[in-house]
Amino acid sequence: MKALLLLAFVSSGLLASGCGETPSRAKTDGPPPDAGSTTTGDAGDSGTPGDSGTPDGSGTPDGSGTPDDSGMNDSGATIYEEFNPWSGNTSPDGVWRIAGVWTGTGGNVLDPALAALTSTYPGESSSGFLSLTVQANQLRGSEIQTIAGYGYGYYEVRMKVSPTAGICDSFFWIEAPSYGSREWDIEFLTNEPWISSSNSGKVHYTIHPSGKSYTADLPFNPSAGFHRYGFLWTPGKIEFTVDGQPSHSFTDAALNSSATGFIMMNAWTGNPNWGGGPPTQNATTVYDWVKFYAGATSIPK
Ligand SMILES: [Ca+2]
Repeated sequence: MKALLLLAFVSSGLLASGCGETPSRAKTDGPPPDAGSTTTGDAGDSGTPGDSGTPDGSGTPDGSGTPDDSGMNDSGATIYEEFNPWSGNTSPDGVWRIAGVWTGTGGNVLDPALAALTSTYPGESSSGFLSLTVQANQLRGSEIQTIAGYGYGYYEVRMKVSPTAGICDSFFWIEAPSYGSREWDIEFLTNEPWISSSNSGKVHYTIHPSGKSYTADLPFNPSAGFHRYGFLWTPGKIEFTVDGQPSHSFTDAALNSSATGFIMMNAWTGNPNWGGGPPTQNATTVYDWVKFYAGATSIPK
């Protein structure tokens, strides 16, 4: 009996520790040292280029940098980033910045050389893809973020998780301008058993600072193809979605806020309780697009 109790205790302790790694990851995401050139400290609210049309969609900054989206129905999205290739680390419309080189999560060096923009992706008919890679056998990953912060509304990404074991890859929101304390996370841990499954997977949702978390089962392997993941943030509530359908919701006092936050994506490695690794070969996560609908109160169709 004692042994059983001890096991139960250890087991729950491990779980708590695993979930507990999430906050430290993003909190250590802190202001990149490369901020000198782009003034990260005030990126959220100081009139950086991306700020201009974002709150109400009037300037729809997505339009300018995405030549191919004119023919698409973006349903009035405030941001619609297709990831058609640009040169340099900052997107031409001033909305996005590929981060680094800087040392972030768990001592990972986040290196723009490991972020790549391509026009096409095998088997996909849409255009523009962002690949974030974790380098084999190293604590070396990649990251992108918006330069401005955004508030209530619907956030969604279309992405294909890395099929290589040993990384954490993500789509998340973190409070501007100081990278916390509020944070809403969608994360995939490729050291989990589903990585070798043909038809199942898991996605982790976490909100901070409360640390509330939930792991949702997926009826597909998220590394086998592109799917949409999102969250609808309204006052006091957040509803996470998979392929446009409600997946899990949280209510929390921290969700009732006028805070704005950066939209971020990264791929990193080396935490045994949160993704494992480093991977034994390069691990790449691919993002097709990101959309944000400012002030949305329902999941856009
Ligand atoms: Ca695209």
